[in-house]
Amino acid sequence: MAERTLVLVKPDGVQRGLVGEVITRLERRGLKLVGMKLMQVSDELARQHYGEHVDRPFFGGLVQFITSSPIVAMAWEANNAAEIVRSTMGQTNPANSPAGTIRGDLGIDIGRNLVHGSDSPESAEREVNLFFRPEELLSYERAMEPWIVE
Ligand code: IDP
Ligand code: MG
Repeated sequence: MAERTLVLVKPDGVQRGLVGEVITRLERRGLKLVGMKLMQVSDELARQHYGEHVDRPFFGGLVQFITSSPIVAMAWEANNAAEIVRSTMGQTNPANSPAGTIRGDLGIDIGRNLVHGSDSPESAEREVNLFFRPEELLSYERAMEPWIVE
């Protein structure tokens, strides 16, 4: 099976009506959507998800923000899915993100950067399993697959 990675449309993206925009960009890139839900992130889930940042000064604000309003969690599949999603998203700070990326086109502030994407295949596996139960992840064929991947 191809690699799967976690994408979150964060509260700012949902509130700004950019869920469709994010999905469209990932669909058009060629990734396959294999899981999706609108959800309210609990404090516990937020702390687990962002555990690597627990000692950073922005951690409290980050947990507060991600739990402040609904998010859309998605799992996307492709060869090198995590890397491909990260390049589609841009840099952590939208101000440094090139035009043509999600963050570069849609944001200006590091604390309101619209989307999350797992930073490696290992993070991706951990994070997909944190947000989705196995039965929420679907396997299916796309008729256009040979037109996307040789
Ligand atoms: P990433 O989302 O590009 O992987 P990380 O370094 O993993 O970036 O940081 C997680 C999230 O924490 C970022 O997406 C951003 O929302 C927030 N963040 C990171 N650095 C800062 C900062 O210096 N100030 C405020 N928020 C930050
Ligand atoms: Mg990260």
